[in-house]
Amino acid sequence: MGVLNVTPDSFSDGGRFADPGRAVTHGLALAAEGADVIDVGGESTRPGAGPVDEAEERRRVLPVVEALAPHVRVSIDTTKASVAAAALAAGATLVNDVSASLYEVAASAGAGWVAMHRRGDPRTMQVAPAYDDVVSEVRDFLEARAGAARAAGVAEVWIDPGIGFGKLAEHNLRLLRGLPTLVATGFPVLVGTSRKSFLGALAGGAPPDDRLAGSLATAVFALVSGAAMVRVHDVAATVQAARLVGEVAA
Ligand code: HH2
Repeated sequence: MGVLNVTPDSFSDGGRFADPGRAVTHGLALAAEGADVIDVGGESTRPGAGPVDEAEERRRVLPVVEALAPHVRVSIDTTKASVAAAALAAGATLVNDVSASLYEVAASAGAGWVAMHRRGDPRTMQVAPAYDDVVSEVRDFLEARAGAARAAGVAEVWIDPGIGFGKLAEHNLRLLRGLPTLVATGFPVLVGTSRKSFLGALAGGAPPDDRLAGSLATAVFALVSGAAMVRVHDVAATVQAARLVGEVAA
């Protein structure tokens, strides 16, 4: 899954693809590099980000979804039901839902749905997150949401531990180590570590553009641990690394 943020303020690529033409060109390039899904988002979820007005979010994402959908599978990264519904009508076939609440929208459109775990919202999520057992708490939450989505008629349900969403570096590492516990639920697992801040912290304070090594290492680690998809900014490098390790492990 290639990340395409049509936003002015995303943490690593904010502003680079705010123009729809540039966004579409970049989405097609990611598809050519080997992304099976392009994840189009119009609202940043980085820690501290403020909410985006519904009409503005639709204005950002819809032309991009419409232009990409004939060429590659498109997911819509949103927490708003109206934006998800409009994007599905424009050709997206997967709702990437960091709020884990929009399965009814996916059900009524016959689309797939990703349930991601998070604590709080972007303004509050990094304020002292605490868990007794982060892996089982995340697993229980996702299993319940995924079960509800199946019962509501969603055929394709993914789960995602939400790396960095209300988690300290220690929680992110535990979740990566605990991926087999999520895989054991039977739902396909999606993991997004790409360029996230815990990778910078573990690499002596590297800025987002200097986190490729950690992004590749954790993406491949997730795939080897049983994840079915990884959400990444650097598609070509990830595909190359994953193919190589796939050959080694075959
Ligand atoms: N991470 C981000 C956004 N959406 N969706 C899923 N399913 N899993 C993730 O880990 C995930 C996600 C945050 O990254 P990014 O899109 O690069 O930044 P921003 O939220 O600032 O736009």
